[in-house]
Amino acid sequence: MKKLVDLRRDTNTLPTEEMKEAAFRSPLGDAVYGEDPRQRELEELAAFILGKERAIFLPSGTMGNLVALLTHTQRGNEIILEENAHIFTSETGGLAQVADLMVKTLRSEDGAPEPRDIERAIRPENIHYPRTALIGLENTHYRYGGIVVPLTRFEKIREVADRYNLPVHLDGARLFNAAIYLGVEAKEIVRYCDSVMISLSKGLGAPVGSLLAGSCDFIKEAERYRKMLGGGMRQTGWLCACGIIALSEDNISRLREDHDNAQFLAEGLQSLPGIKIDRHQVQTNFVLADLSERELEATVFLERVREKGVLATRAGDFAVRFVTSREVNREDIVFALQVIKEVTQVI
Ligand code: TLP
Repeated sequence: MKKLVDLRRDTNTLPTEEMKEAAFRSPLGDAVYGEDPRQRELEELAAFILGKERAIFLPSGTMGNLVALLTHTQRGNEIILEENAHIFTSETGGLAQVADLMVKTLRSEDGAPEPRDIERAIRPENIHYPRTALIGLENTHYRYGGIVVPLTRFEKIREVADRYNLPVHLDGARLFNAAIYLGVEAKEIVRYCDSVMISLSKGLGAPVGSLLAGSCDFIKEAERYRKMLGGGMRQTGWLCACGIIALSEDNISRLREDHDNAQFLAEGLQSLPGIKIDRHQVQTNFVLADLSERELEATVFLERVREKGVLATRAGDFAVRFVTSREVNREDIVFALQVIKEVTQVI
């Protein structure tokens, strides 16, 4: 069979043999009634790791974020988000369609707005204005190439939030990638936020699932919205058994390999003519390649490398995104670099 190296995303990761074994042997119960032992165990483990009072398991990150928005806000409120936040760009407008929210988007260099811009965006109490009800953050930031928002920014944003008595929600779909890059425990990032959503199904390799964590009161309400949106599942033990392994220390620290592979890929790519890599942006498991120097169109480039067995995604007219994960090893990256070299030589 022809070799295929898939660098499109980290959501295509498959469960490990250990996960499959654990899923197969998992005790099961009706999770809507709190009777699935593995779901309870996973939720407790996640709350502990994230340093929050409680956590709940949900089928997807999109639902986790939406439940958080519904729980933190009232109909017609405004949420402050960075303009490329996944919640704003890639969650089907659920914030408007389902949560009835207005959005104030802010520009940034690196995925998190400056605290002073957030402060300026907070609405004063005035009969003409919607009420600002929530600040949303994302770490690592998807659209900026898996870049990590520094803790100092989180700290300052928290100060602003406290001054205006506003909650902060963190889209932490790739929180552990950020924690590894920063060399801190995940809870050190989360402590600046009232709620956090983490994904099990990306670099951590579980087949399905996310968790939303926060205070007991917050989660009590969030549970109702999860049910309302259809996220109350029954015998979830199969999925949660995988999730427990996904959150094991060894599995979390394995993400380092993805980061190392991304560095290796970035180094190889930047040595090729016509490809520019901003090495500062390569912090976790994403590599953004700029092909504009030779006006190499992303779609053409992607088609050519695909023919030779390498998959990546378009990140702009002349920009391509590569994502490393447990599905690709060093040998695969070497192969991908060879293919890209051949392709850029003939285009
Ligand atoms: N992102 C997907 C696509 O939707 C782009 C991907 O391929 O990585 N927050 C962030 C930062 C995400 O990247 C994603 C998924 C989500 C939330 C939503 O998670 P899911 O896919 O579980 O709903």
